[in-house]
Amino acid sequence: MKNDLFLRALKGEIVGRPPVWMMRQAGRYLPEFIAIREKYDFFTRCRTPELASEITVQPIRRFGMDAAILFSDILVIPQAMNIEVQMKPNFGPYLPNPIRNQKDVDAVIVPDIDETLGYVMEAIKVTKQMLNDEIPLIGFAGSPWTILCYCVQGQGSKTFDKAKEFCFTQPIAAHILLQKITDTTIAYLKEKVKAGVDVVQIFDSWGGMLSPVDYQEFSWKYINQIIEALKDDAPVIAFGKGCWFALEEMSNSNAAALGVDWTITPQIARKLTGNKITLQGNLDPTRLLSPPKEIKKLVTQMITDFGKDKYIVNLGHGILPNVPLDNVKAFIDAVKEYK
Ligand code: 1CP
Repeated sequence: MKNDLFLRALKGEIVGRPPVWMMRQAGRYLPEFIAIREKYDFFTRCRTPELASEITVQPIRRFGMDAAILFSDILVIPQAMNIEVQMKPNFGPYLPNPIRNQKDVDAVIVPDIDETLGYVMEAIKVTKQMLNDEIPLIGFAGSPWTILCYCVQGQGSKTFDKAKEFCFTQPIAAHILLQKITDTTIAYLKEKVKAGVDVVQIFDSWGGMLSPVDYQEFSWKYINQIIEALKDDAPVIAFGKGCWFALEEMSNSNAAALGVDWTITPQIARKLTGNKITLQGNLDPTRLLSPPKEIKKLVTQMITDFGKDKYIVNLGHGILPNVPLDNVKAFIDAVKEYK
């Protein structure tokens, strides 16, 4: 690997500067992505290796991040499990037949990965060729809890109340579903590593919707199963939005790194994790709307606060679609200029 900063930071090695990438960097705010979006619907973009790989490398060409993340979506997993998922423009995910009882859970399958998600593996192979060993490629999956949120709620939500109600009133069915998602995700991520991804990240975007006790039961238990199953295949990054309350326990797992959002200071995140694990984050994505000069100051301070080692510069959640390109450039350049 010509630029192995990201892999070295995941191992906790001493580096000249920390590596940088941005969650959801492939898509949304890039004019060259919007041009592709106008021609092809969402799942066509995911299922066509030439499109998925092109979208993956677009931000790298423009800004030179230290890692690429494969263009895809966390919801290809429920789709492969026999649950219909639509992506509605200007609305987001829509699942017309949400899961609401044991009978629905029984109809969910643990699929053959090659048969249902072989197109992802093809996209990985094409992308690896395009990247030409310049930088590592990240593969990802949603956490079982975050996937359950969509499967039961049927769409995005501010509260995911139906998903939580399902867990709290039908816990046996909920755990059977969570285990099916976990088994599928483990097989999927193992195939992705075989196809060529260098690192995997688990997005627990809605973990912070749960209380600390419920988080253990419905989310962390399953994420940890995935970490244990994957740890010898590739480094695993666990990102839990709003999950600062679980950081101490997460730091005792075999994850290579933990992603943190912007509601925690670098100092407290380091304290909770005993300075023993690589951390990734955590600029407020909305801060990329600040003037470029201000962004550079914030990034420099963030690196100083986390420390340059055992650290991966990132946002605290995905980049917003309305961020100006110059501001993204300021974010990346500030890291590269760090002394
Ligand atoms: O047509 C479109 O382009 C729709 C927008 C879009 C895009 C660009 C969606 C729909 N998904 C994606 C790609 C995507 N999704 C990536 C690819 C790499 C990248 O963009 O860098 C990744 C990593 C995801 C992951 C994802 N999808 C998450 C986890 C990360 C996060 O942001 O929390 C979640 C929760 C989703 C669900 C999803 N897919 C799409 C939307 C609009 C949403 C969120 C809906 C909601 O708020 O509930």
